[in-house]
Amino acid sequence: MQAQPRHDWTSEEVRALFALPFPELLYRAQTVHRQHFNPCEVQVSTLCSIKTGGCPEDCNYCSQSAHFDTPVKATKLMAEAEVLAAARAAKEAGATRFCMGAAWRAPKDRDMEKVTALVRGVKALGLETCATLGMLSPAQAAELKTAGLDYYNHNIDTSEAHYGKVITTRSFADRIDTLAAVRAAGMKVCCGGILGMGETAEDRGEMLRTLANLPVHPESVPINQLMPAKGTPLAGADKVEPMEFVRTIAVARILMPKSFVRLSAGREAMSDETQALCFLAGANSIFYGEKLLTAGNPDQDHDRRLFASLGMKPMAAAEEATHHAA
Ligand code: SAM
Ligand code: DTB
Ligand code: SF4
Repeated sequence: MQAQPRHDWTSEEVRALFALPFPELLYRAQTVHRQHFNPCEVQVSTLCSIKTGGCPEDCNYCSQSAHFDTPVKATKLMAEAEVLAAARAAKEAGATRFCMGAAWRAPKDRDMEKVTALVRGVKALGLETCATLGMLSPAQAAELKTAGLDYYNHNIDTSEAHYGKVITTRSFADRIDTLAAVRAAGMKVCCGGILGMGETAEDRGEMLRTLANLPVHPESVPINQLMPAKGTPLAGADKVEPMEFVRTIAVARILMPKSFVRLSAGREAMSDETQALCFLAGANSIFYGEKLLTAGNPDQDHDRRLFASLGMKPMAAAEEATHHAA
């Protein structure tokens, strides 16, 4: 019988999944994965930082926050021609989705005009469009949808209990409000979090439970491993145990069977073997290209070799479009 998406997971159930012996957990995750996806295919997105640094928020993990002394220099919004050239290159390299990130608390009205033009331009190249611009009002979400934005990325980052220890300039509830505005506007949701910010195993479970108990599961669930950024309060945070990372991917897969689970930031610091375990645990999406927003990512040759060694391949846009979260 197919695992149907549920939205009523309890803390006990999630805890019990994390406590399963590794072979049992992976078997269950793989079983669910195969009911909904071809386990040999991985969705591929490419990131572009259209406005870097100088951000007024104080996210303790982020190299782009103006609160911390980091090597990242603040830039203006990129010119349209430059963004479109990056999008073309991403498409040629095999990406199906282009994700534009801006270091804003929220877009201002004058930003909206420029960003909607970028969305139209990227969409016209035949790519799926995604943006991550901070908080949105319902009207801004509707404007982006009208411009052709397919996905909006807005992460809850961690559990509600741990959130205040990582960010003080906005609340967990603010994040949930923006997610609701994105949904109401009819866009797809990309929402996940970061492991390695001093959270407990319980916090990881609760973060996933919040995502899985949203009225509709996020279509895309990025699980990032903290990339320690020089000058930020979390620069020296303890590393995540690789098996704990893999377990978190597996639990995400089981809780949100029809969603794309993205093995997101932090792959550069992972062995190929850990990445392979993540794919076996149900991860089926990655960021492709040697730069994320400000930090590094494996280069395309490395990823091509990794895929070839595993007999896996990038998912075609047409195939991707047949999947729907619930
Ligand atoms: N400013 C917007 C916002 O925060 O919503 C969008 C850009 S922000 C950089 C997007 C996401 O990247 C964050 O929510 C966080 O989950 C992730 N991220 C940022 N810095 C990271 C780091 N050093 N390691 C891992 N993930 C990170
Ligand atoms: C997400 O969950 N991870 C991406 C994307 N959404 C926007 C960003 C990762 C950022 C990694 C650190 C950096 O490049 O500065
Ligand atoms: Fe700003 Fe986003 Fe970085 Fe937070 S994560 S400081 S909101 S760019």
